[in-house]
Amino acid sequence: MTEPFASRMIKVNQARHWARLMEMAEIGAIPGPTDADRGVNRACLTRLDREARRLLIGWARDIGLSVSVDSMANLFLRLEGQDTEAEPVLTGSHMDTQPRGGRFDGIWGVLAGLEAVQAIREGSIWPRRPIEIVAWTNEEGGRFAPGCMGSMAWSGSEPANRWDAVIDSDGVSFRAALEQHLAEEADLPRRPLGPVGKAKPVAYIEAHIEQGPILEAEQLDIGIVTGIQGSRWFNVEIRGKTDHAGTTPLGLRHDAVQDMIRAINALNTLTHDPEDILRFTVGRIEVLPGSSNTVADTARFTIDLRHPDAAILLSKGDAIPQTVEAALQDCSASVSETFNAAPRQFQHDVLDAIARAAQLNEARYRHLMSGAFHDAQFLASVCPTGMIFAPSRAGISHHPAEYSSPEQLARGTQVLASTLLDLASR
Ligand code: HGY
Ligand code: MN
Ligand code: MN
Ligand code: MN
Repeated sequence: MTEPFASRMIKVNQARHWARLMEMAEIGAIPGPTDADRGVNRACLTRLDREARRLLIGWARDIGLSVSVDSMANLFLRLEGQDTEAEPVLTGSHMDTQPRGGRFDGIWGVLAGLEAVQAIREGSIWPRRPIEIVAWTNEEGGRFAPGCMGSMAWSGSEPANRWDAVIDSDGVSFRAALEQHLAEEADLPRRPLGPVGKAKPVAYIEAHIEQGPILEAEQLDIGIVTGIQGSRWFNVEIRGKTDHAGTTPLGLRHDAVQDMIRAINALNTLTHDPEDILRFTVGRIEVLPGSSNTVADTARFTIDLRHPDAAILLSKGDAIPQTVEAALQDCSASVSETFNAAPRQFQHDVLDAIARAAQLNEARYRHLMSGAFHDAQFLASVCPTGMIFAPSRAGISHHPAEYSSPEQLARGTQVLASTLLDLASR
């Protein structure tokens, strides 16, 4: 384990770190009424995504990191270790955002890794193990559902071609977007997909904003994440019959919208939880043909279901298809599951390393569960995994008003740097 002395020599550069975050936030910026609510729209595998990655690659190469990309476009930045054959410590997160996302969700974890590695090198410390920073492809699932495609394929949770036929709102398939993206990044060295050979990490640490109100409410600096609740996503399509809105009597209609309302009401009943732990969200609705004077023949909606207990998530999720079916009056429906991330508990030795780093840096911390899913959920099946949370103002995220202060993010990066050095010195 690193001498605490070595860790004391690390000092992240708050101004540099904040300047990089703000420069990155310009790529896909959504202008806000005030600076406090400037959002970002930077979907995966787009020109904006590639522009952001080029900016990151430039910063990484300037500090001597090597760059590589795998067949899922996961991007890796590597600080070589004294022992080049040693298994690396892996850190990182994602660079893609929600369509009206914030400036810190995901990208902070990637830039915190970069700043942590730079601070370690500026402390004239050369860790025994290599440290790698990764930007996972499509964590948000906004353009192509589901999320976490890059980390699921890399960890072997799903086959890499599982989502080839998934299309975005313009009808572009994931596979086509990925191939175009890889062609535009053909100059980058390619690496195998997955934890193979020397690439198998000894640990993965993801720094991420909390996206919830706890740390701010308790005036804490750091959250040590003990685990992540489970998530299941479904697509529901209800099929009826198009009719004229003025001439068709109600009794003869097969109105997909009316049956969608019946289905969602029935699902609200199924998922009602007096303890308010089960999370049921319909986030996207699409109605076709989408004309005000035509009865809809198609209604599609998404379901995002979450719970920390695997058995409850299983039973409630498995009941969704028959609940939809039973609610229909005049239409037919299909229900397909697109995402299933089991609840995860992280291992204590990694949690202890983060706690030691927090103490070393005099950061006030607590342990807590994550309500949001993260790529760490899938890394946990490959190696000891942990997450470090920084506070979110009013718990706001997936919104332009998402905010953490330069001091909060620098402190989170400082704790990440000490944790990485501890793990890379063993
Ligand atoms: O949806 C989530 O939990 C993550 O923020 N993408
Ligand atoms: Mn995120
Ligand atoms: Mn997110
Ligand atoms: Mn995440």
